[in-house]
Amino acid sequence: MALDRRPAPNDLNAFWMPFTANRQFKKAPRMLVAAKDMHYTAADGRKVLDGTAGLWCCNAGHTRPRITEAIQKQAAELDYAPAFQMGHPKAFELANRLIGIAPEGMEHAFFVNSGSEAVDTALKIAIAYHRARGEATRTRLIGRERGYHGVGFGGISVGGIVNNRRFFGTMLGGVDHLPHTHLPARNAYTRGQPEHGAELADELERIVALHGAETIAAVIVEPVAGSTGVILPPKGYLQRLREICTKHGILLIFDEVITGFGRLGAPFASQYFGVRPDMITCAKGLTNGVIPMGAVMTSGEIYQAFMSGPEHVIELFHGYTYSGNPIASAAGLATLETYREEGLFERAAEIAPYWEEALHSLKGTRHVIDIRNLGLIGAVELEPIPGEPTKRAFSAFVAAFEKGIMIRTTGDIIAMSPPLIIEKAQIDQLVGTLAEVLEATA
Ligand code: PXG
Ligand code: PLP
Repeated sequence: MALDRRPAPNDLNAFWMPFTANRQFKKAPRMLVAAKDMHYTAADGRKVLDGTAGLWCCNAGHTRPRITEAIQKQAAELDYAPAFQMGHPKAFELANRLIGIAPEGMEHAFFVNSGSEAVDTALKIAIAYHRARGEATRTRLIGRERGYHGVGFGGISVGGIVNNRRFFGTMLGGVDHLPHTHLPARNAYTRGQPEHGAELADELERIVALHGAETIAAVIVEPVAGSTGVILPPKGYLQRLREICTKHGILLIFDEVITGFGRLGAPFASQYFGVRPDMITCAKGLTNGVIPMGAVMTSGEIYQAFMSGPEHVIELFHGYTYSGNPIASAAGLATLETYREEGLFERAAEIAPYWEEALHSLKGTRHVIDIRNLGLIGAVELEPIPGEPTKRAFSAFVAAFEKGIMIRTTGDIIAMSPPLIIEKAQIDQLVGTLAEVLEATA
């Protein structure tokens, strides 16, 4: 029997695209064929300014030579090494480098291949940690409405984006959710962190009272919620969550898949807000988005809780074929070195006030009902077309791409998160083009 039964068709049918309106895309594809620094090149040769760092991940900009070369060299030297019961030096080096920029208290890194895997790993570690300490009843996980924690069953269970959950059955049991902190009536057009809503953290006390602290393993939140349309923590909110978790022996996990690696002008949001979680999940910017990789960082106390029993026995029955993959590790090392060498986290902090000013200049533009920003994150919320939610923002996204800027939309919210190398003139271009697009959008 012939192996290739059919000639390879030059069409778009076979690839089932992720989080994409497949039929619509395949009728009018938006193809990217190259990238450099702040720009993509579209298939028709047009340069497109990257207003989103890919999907919030290319924090150092595109095709950075140090990272490209590190990957090339590593592929030629040690392509793959078994991840279980074996090691290779670069994974250890990367763990040390990562811990070196992590908030105080983070002492160990467990490598995975994505944010989704980081989240599921952290949730499993939380439950197993309590069990290892003799508190096996602590199995409940608390997430938050409108939270995004990837697409694994753990992540969608603690997540709170309705369409990511409703089609997939019952998910994990024993999960509860905090209310989200999006309060447009009180906080619209706030620059930076909103004043109102810290008291929403007290809902955790209600959840604890309902279930009993001894049943709760962990609370997981994004310090700044990204995917759901950029929802900021009200002033004092994260501190309050920390206090309540500490009081009840509940682990606090910060999902920093988006906020990690300089997005707020500090290595991690934890440092930016001055709040110390017990675990941090990260991915995306760890390798500048170039090679899939994520990590869970834990406190020394969590790691130590597992390091008992006979020394020849595996302490945590969890891991992935590609955990700490050599090429991903090399990409991670080169990425962290690029951030350090170019001072990109500091750069993000320096340019953030200009970013804020530029974004808020969109107030009064057609359809705009709210603008939010922090660090190099921005969101412009649009009034939905009555009866047709998401349509207006999606039209703006398509028009923006045609006019040479890449933005993201979720619902009727436009989200932006440019590479940390963005120049002021490029911020002007991004915001100026967006204003033109919105004025022309129905
Ligand atoms: N946690 C958070 C906080 C995230 O933002 C994940 C987990 C999952 O990571 P992976 O690597 O499994 O995708 C994410 C990912 C968007 C967008 O446009 C956001 C994400 C991914 C793709 C698009 O908002 N966040
Ligand atoms: N499915 C099968 C049949 C496997 O053998 C493995 C790993 O060996 C997996 C899934 C998990 O793959 P990964 O380790 O890449 O997550």
